[in-house]
Amino acid sequence: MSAHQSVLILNGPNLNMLGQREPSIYGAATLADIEAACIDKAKTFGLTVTFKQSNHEGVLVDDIQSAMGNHAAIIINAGAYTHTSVAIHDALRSVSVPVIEVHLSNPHARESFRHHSYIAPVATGTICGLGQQGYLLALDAVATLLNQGE
Ligand code: CA2
Repeated sequence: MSAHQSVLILNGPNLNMLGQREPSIYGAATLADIEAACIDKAKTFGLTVTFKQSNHEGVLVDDIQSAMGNHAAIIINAGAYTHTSVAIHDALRSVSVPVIEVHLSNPHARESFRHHSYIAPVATGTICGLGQQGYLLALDAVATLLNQGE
């Protein structure tokens, strides 16, 4: 599968715990459920998905750097690093592919420390508050953006 058909979906810290705790905030779906739904949705656009999760900031930076030449777009839920990571901000601003920021919850309706995102200024767009559907809407956006670029 060539780079122009491949989407990298990155998930940050604690998202491996989805479905096990806090379903009232993050929903009942596990990360594996979301991955399966993303793979199915991507297929309808002729896209493939590489779906990853890490609890480590540097691993996420490495993954973003590795997107260059290997992926046509990045969808990222950086978890709590959204609100803290200049390193992820810097990595994303240096890639030349569309970046869609996703959050399961609506951080703006939560604690004030979640109101600022280091990802938003370097993202093409942000989707939040819609649970796992946000990932699927992000794939819709990626498909549209990639078609526009053809
Ligand atoms: O709403 C989102 O998707 C967040 O990125 C999730 C992060 C949070 O720090 C952001 O403010 C918003 C936290 C992910 C933690 O996920 C858990 C899932 C189940 C149980 C515990 C944590």
